[in-house]
Amino acid sequence: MTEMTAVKDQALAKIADRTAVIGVIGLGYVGLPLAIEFVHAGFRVIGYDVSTRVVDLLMAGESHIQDVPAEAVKAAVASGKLVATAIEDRLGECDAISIAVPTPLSKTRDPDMAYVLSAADAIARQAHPGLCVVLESTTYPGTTRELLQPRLEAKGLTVGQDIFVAFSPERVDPGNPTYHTRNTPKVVGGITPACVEVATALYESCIDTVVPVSSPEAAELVKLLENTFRAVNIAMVNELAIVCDKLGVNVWEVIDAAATKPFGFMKFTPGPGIGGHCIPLDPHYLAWKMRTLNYKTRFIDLASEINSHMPEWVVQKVADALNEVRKAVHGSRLLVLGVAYKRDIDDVRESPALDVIRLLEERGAHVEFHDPFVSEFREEGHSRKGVELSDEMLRWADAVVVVTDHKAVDYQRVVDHATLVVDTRNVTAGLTPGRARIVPLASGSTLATLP
Ligand code: SAJ
Repeated sequence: MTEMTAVKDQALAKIADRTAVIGVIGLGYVGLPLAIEFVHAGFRVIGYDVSTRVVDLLMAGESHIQDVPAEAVKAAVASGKLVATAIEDRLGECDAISIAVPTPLSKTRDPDMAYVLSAADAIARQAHPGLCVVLESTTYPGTTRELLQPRLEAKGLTVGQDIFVAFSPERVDPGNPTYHTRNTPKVVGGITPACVEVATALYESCIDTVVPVSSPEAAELVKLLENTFRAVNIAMVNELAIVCDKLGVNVWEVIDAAATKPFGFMKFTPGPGIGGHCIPLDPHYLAWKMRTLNYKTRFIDLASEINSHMPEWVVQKVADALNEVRKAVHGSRLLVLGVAYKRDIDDVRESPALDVIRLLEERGAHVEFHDPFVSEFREEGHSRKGVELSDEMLRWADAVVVVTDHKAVDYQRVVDHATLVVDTRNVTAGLTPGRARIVPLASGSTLATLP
């Protein structure tokens, strides 16, 4: 063991014998499941969050994250293995710290790094030789090296010798019944080979598969590739829907038939736009970074343009459908079915439904919504309550607009009682014809009435 590797070897030893104390900064949908996995791997874990509400509820054995049962939190706290705190000094006890704080985009699609910088400064104040720091928050390539490393070295520590720094993208898919933190492969990219070695050992202690890459930039780009891939392909099928509408072809039939190709194809489906805290945002971290290098990421920009146009496409479909029965959008009574950004969850962040509702109300419609997972939501400071789904409500509406295809909704009932259904998710395919006239997202006629 040389002087150069003594610190690293000791860090590895403390991870191996589980005497290392693990810190997790940000106890949200990424940080809390990760903290629990480290506890299950045998470590003592200090969960740090600036929200005393979160800290208090966790220390009371409760959970605010749907994928983390309260029983798991209660057991971890009762065993003394997990402590949640808002006291920064506690980070000084940690031998490794994972940062899982938000990285929002501003209105002008510029990355807001305030949370990451705050975490980095807190760690820098508590940093000591042997510490391993891993950034998990989705961000633009270069963040780890340009923002994290200098702050941690400011105390005289040398990355790769005294302190180990890496990036490891979070791949948490809330509500996914199959893939959780432990069984989702984890990519790790360190500033130096020693950083890769220590960060890999850290995650191998609690995650089944760890995939080392040669740099933090590579790891940062892995995440952006994963979600830009989705955004671009969703935009492509959204444009295909518009193409099929103009050609009078059923886009769902085309996609389903294309999906029979057993290789070289991956199915995506068109819809009213894209929501969530990942897909609409992540590609813009890369676009922003490349703009600073005078390069325009045309794919990302075009995908964003097409995806963000879809709410307007839906509203035009509603207007055209009402017009066919001599009704104007202005003064019409509309029921939006589903406001969550995707099926069977309760998250409305960036949901296209909010745009659809806003655009319809700007045109003078009276809009109500029903969502089995969302009874109310707050938007721009005011709360908006949903309505119960009833036969009366379905008959009240001049049009029902299916925006989110929650499985819990009885769409046959909708078709039986509504007058007009604008179906942006193909939920009415195969239903028995009812009272409602159905207008699909892409109004192509089916080539034949297939069984
Ligand atoms: N969407 C479509 N058509 C599609 C797929 C999605 O319109 O074919 C829409 C959804 O309705 C939603 C938005 O796009 O509004 C995003 O949907 P998503 O399925 O990508 O779900 P997210 O936003 O929850 O993405 C997360 C991501 N996970 C992480 O970043 C760790 C993503 O990488 C996952 O692939 C995705 O979950 C998943 O597969 O569930």
